[in-house]
Amino acid sequence: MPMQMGFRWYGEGNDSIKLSDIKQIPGVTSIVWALHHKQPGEVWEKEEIAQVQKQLEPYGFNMDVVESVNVHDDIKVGLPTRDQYIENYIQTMRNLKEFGVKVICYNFMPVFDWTRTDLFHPLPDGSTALFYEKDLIQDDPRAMADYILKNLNGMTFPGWEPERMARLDELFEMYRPVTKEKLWENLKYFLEKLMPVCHECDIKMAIHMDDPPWDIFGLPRIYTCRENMRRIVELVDSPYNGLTLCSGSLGSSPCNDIPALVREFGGEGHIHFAHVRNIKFTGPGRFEEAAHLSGDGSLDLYEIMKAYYDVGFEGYIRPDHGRMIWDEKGRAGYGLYDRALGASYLNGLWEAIQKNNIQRNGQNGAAAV
Ligand code: CS2
Ligand code: MN
Repeated sequence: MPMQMGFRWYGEGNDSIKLSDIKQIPGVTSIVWALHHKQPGEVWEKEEIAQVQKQLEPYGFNMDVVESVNVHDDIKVGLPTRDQYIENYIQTMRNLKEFGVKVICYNFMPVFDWTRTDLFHPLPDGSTALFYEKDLIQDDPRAMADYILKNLNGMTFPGWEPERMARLDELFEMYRPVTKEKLWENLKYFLEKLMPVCHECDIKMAIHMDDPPWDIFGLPRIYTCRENMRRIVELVDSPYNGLTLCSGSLGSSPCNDIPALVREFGGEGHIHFAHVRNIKFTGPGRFEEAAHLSGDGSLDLYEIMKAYYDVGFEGYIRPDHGRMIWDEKGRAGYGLYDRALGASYLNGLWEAIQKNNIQRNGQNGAAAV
């Protein structure tokens, strides 16, 4: 299977972007979707999944990648109730299998998903982008949650469910005994239960890294660098236990060399899903999200795409967060225009890399890895 370009869509009635608009972005074949009205831990019913299938069908998009089936906090904390939630997760996987789903992206971040201190940070070109400044969020998770919820304009954002945010104190209390080692154990327990089902359903699990890749509010974070990536893939030895490599999340820590990580883990077949975007460091613990173009940020997108090409990557790629440009109003990071530019740029890089290889190595374009 060749690389497939995906585009994240938040669903009918929950996204201002229409599937007919996404259809007009050249080269996008896959809608990265989820049932965003579901709380973590709930079973996704077949009828609900069938509705999404029906919406995608007229456009010829596949629904191979789900991002995310969120993991209930009791699983991350390791409470006795986790077994029931794991059962529910497994039922969801069996239901997803009937619709041909191939990859589930998920994360194992305590309490929050991604975290930013400004969702609409003005850039010199007049656009806005997601922004992070470590010093602004040192000790007040409530202020951060309130800020994010206020700026979602009534839209859902996974990991920031208002129901969960209303229980923030309780959640922090729950996570108090959860050390990093405990979180590792709980991830292993979860994956061990899932692997036989992954095998049966032919569904790959692809954990998304922590964003930003360091501890926040004293909560442990375990997917932040190369060493952790190695530990994750070794936690349970199965081709179904893999990674989502998000260049922007991992790349916000300058010690992570993304092309090298793609070559190492992609070369071993551990990367099932790639999020490719750029970020610009503006100081230690500070970054803003840039346009995808290499020249606009701190990451070299050509080298990243080349690494994917060279390892013979056959999974799914999507552009990640975009800036808000051309007066678009919408979900922060997930507008139409800049992500469409991102997809086209990534496809352009891919074509150039591929043709260059074909010229050098003959018809199959196989690279000398
Ligand atoms: C996403 C993550 O918007 C983003 O940063 O890449 O929120 C991702 O969907 C989750 O962490 C996966 O569970
Ligand atoms: Mn990502």
